[in-house]
Amino acid sequence: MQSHFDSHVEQDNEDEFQKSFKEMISTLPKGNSWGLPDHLYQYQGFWLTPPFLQGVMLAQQQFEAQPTDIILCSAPRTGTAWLKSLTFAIITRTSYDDSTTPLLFKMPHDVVPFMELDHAHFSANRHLGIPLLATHAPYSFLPTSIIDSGCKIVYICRDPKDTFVSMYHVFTRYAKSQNTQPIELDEAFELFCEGVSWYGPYWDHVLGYWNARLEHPDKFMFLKYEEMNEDTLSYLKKLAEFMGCPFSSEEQQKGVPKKIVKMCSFENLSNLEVNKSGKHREGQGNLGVENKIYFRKGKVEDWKNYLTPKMATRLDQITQQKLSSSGLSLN
Ligand code: PAP
Repeated sequence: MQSHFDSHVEQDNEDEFQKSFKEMISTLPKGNSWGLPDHLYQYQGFWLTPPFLQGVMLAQQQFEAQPTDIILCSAPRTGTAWLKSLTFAIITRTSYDDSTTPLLFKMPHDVVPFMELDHAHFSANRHLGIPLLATHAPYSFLPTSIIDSGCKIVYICRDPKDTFVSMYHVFTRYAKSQNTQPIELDEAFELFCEGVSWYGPYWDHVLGYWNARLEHPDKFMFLKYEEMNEDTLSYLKKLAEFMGCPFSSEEQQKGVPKKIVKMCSFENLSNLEVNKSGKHREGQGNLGVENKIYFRKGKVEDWKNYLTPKMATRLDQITQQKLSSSGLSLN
């Protein structure tokens, strides 16, 4: 049991951490956070806002991964919520079915903890019965225990054009909800191209995981939003195998995988009451976000409705240049 003395020591350590964090952050390059009040800071090559950077650093100090953990990694707006719902449904399928799953009344971000915020600040929230943890941290920022424990990592990425459009929309919606002036699309586009985006540069984020996967191929699963969208059922089965809980032939005969795909589909999730009217991180200050902000269209190539051909070509050129020697394509 924690003593009064221990909690004082913890508080002192926390205060000390806050102080040195503030000092450290004041020395970092500062960037436009697409019009949001918190600035982005460039730390070891990536742009993050203070609460998220602080969360990563606390997790680096404190998070103890277990070999059985499965870490869901992604840059923002690339399919995290979808991946969370699918992996959660896979892992809990013997406890729940599609009429009882917590996904019916909790949004995907509320069934899988987020390392930067939940572990670092609210570690008690970690539900140890479910070995899933999500993070937007770049690979080079992961706590060493994640690498050393040999736990599994699933990474999802997406065409940078759709990632940008999705990111732009979430920020404008969020800015409106905070009564701040949303940034113009052109300005956000420039920033994204320059790498100044949440957890950006986006390409460096993807490449970090892509290259790391070569070092630990059996521990890594690398997914693309577009491929998942094309054939969700076969990727669901691959995910279950990778996670160590493949679907039995009996489950397949009963249509369990198909039911999970349907349950986790954009159409289904975005129409659930919880995702239309609920709120994520309610009571956690400006981290609170309406669930509906997270669900927009769930489509591939929606960028065609927002980017000019010139913008699309520019992003494609950056992508080709950045990924040129990697063997990876994103568009
Ligand atoms: P986050 O970083 O805010 O958590 P994330 O979940 O990674 O976002 O990605 C959000 C995108 O996934 C949104 O794409 P869009 O803006 O192009 O529409 C969102 O609509 C989409 N999305 C959410 N849930 C699903 C789902 N179940 N199936 C497919 N796409 C989904």
